[in-house]
Amino acid sequence: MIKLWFAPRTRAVRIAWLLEELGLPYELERVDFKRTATAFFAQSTPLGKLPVIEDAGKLIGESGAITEYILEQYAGGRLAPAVGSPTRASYLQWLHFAESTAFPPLGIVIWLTLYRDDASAHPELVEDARNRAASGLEFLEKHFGPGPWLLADDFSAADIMMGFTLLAAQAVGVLDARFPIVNAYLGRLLERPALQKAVNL
Ligand SMILES: N[C@@H](CCC(=O)N[C@@H](CS)C(=O)NCC(=O)O)C(=O)O
Repeated sequence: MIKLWFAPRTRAVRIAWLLEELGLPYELERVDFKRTATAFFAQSTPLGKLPVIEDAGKLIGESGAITEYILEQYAGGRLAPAVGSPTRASYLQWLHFAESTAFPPLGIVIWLTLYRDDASAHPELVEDARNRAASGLEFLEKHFGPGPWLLADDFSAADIMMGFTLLAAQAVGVLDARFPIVNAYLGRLLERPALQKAVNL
């Protein structure tokens, strides 16, 4: 059985959400998130970050890599378009955009305002990160497509990767009324029972 090191409001939510969507059994190893300002890789997990999973004797970090691994091993073709199918390129783009482009400026806002707790000493840095985070949301707002999901009618793991990023954007007040399409999309994501389960673990 997959073991998931987990703390609420971390990227581990993505993996719990994915496992819930797939109906896979998993063992939750709860850890207290350490809000350290001075050290990275400081969490009480085998790889020092969240999320981490252990499966078949392997430890895996990185929420995107874990997502792809679980899909390959256990999804049987669910939650991702097949290699070579028309929506595959879009799927890959959104899957990686969520963590690689949209999240980093949000991470800086979170780091300065929640972890370091000295945001008032760095107003220009916070402002710059908030603007860059908003640019990521603008890109999503502009390129969203017909919905209801990123790949139209096909809910996929890209929505799970993106959903957590949007929860973070909402939490720090970047996802505001400038982004009606993205806000409506997050509202639909929040109606999914699997996400509700994951955010209440
Ligand atoms: N790109 C990684 C980021 C992992 C990450 O930074 N996780 C945060 C929690 S959301 C963490 O563990 N930070 C604390 C630390 O570095 O000690 C992923 O997607 O899994």
